[in-house]
Amino acid sequence: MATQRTLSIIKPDATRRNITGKINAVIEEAGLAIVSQKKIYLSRREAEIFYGEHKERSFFGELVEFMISEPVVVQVLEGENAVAKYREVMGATNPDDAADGTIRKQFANNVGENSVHGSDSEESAAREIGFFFAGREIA
Ligand code: 3AN
Repeated sequence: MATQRTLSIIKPDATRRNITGKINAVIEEAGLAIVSQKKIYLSRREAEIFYGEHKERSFFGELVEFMISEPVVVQVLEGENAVAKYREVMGATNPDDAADGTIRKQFANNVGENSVHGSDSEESAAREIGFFFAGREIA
C-alpha cells in the first residue's frame, strides 16, 4: 500500500478543551505525519457544504451549529495507507463503540461531539484536502 494523504479535522469539543496537542500525539504515535495544519473558524456555508451528504439527516442542523461553535484545526496527514489508518486511529463514530486507545474512546464526548473527522476514502480525501488547502503548497 502506497503513501497516502488524508484530511483530519480536530473538532470544536476538542479545541474548546485545549486537547489538540494530546490528539496530535496519538496521531503521531500511530505513525501518521502532520504535513500541514491550521486553526480556523468554519463559516456556516462551509460547514453545510462539507457535511452536505448528511443534509437530510435529523442531526444536520445540530452538526452544523456544533462545527461553527468554536475554531477547528484542519490537518493533512500522511503515511502508509493513511485514509484507513486514520479511521482506525479515530475509532468508531460513537465513542461507546470505539476501541481502547482510539482518539474517540479517549476524548470524544458523544456521537455528535466526537473530537475528530477523517476522510472516508481516497476520493473524499482528495476532495476534502482541496476544500481546505486548495492552491497552497503542502510540505
Ligand atoms: P464519521 O465521522 O465517523 O465518518 P459520519 O460520516 O457518519 O461519521 O458522521 C459525520 C458526523 O456527523 C459525525 N462525526 C458526528 O459528528 C455527526 N453524527 C453522526 N451520527 C450522529 C448522530 N446520531 N447524532 C449526532 N451527530 C451525529
